[in-house]
Amino acid sequence: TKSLQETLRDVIPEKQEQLRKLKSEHGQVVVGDVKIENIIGGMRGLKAMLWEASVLDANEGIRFHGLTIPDCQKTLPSAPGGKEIIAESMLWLLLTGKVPTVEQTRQLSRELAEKGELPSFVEELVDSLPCTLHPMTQLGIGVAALNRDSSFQAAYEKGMKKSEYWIPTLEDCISLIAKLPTLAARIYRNVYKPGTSMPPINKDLDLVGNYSNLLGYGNNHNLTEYLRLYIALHGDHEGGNASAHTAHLVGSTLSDPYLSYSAALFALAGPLHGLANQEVLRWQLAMQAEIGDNISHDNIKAYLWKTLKGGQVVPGYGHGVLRNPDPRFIALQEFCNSRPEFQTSPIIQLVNKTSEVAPDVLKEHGKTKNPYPNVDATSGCVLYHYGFTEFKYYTVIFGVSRALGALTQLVWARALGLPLERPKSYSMDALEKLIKES
Ligand code: NMX
Ligand code: MLT
Repeated sequence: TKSLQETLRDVIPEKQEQLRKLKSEHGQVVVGDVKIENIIGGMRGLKAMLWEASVLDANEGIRFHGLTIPDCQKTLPSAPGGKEIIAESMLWLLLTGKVPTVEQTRQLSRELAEKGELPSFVEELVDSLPCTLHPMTQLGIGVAALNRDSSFQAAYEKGMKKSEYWIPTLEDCISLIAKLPTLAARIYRNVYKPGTSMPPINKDLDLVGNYSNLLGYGNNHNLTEYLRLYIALHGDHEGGNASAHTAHLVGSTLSDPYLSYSAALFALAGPLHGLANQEVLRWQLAMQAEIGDNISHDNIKAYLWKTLKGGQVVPGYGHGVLRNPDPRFIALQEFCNSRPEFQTSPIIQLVNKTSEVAPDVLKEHGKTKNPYPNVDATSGCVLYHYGFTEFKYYTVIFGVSRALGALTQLVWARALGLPLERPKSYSMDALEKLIKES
């Protein structure tokens, strides 16, 4: 059985050759135009990044190395006694482009469990943070501090060759993915369950099984399975989303993976991106408080209009690229639909009813290019149903997950020798000059 590292070593030469050909034989092929609207419109639609792990189709949604979410659910190994995709299988797929065997995922689970402990200075640092500091800020601080032990940074200082950059990058990425649940769970306990102690990492358990245990939810099998699915599905969403793109940009300066991912977490912490899952719950609860038990379409519609007329966005709806309901939202909804307990869950029933009404209201409102639910429309609400109610923590779980995509692609950026990212910017005067000259 080949390890993750050996499997990757096998695929790197093919990809390097593919890139060499693209560069030398097709470097001048035009794949799109740059319009003024792209420059002033958040670069939406610009084809401007290389990202191997996944490609997003506006209508179909995400594919991970060509596999749709249902394909992944069919083929990627789950945990013993579980059915959902586990982080290790997704990590393997995103990094190597191959579907791992059960044995390979178990081997990777063990490696991650063995590397999960935090250095004591990071524990002390995180324990010293005030519990009033947002958990995402705490996560970013903890991840940045882990860079003290960066293999990449140490090897760079010693003068490593460029062709070897990917090796210590991979070491750092695996080490960080292994430590994220421990760090994230420590933050959870410090903020919400002070004085309780975490169990030791179980070397026979998968990454998310351990995360659930460390959080204190390990005996809730359904919640643990939900966390597995959640973390696998949020792992990657092609390269242009704000968190992955941030990791890519910072990594392109040869900042180590800890610093690069810490930066990514602060992009994820914005309400238009990962923070939306906490905002959705806050908003759905406010709706519930206002309309009470009568969750009729009309009442929900009225609340949607009130939100929009108040100049706010409807959280969990719309997307920078997608133009249909997010297949991740659908997968999470199916998770709920397949379990009778959700049929009587007030919050999930409200989420479902809202998703029946909101698209038409948003169409009538006429601004958003995508009136359909994104993954955040339900992700946090399912946690709430399970009694995991500390909604300011929800984006931290997204942060544990997004490492799978952002970090595996840092390995590829170094293996392919991708350069410093440095796009050209223009002032409005300079743009007007370009327009006159065109
Ligand atoms: N509710 C109300 N208005 C919206 C919404 C929404 N859900 N989505 C977009 N719009 C508005 C948007 O604010 C913009 O208005 P203006 O011209 O006044 O600036 C207009 O519609 C056009 O925006 P789009 O081009 O459709 O969307 P854009 O690509 O700029 O933004 C989001 C994408 C995701 C930031 C936007 O849809 C949004 O704010 N959604 C709510 C927050 C959310 O759910 N974010 C989570 C995204 C997923 N994630 O996990 O990161
Ligand atoms: C994500 O998962 O990153 C979000 O859906 C946002 C995006 O893709 O831009």
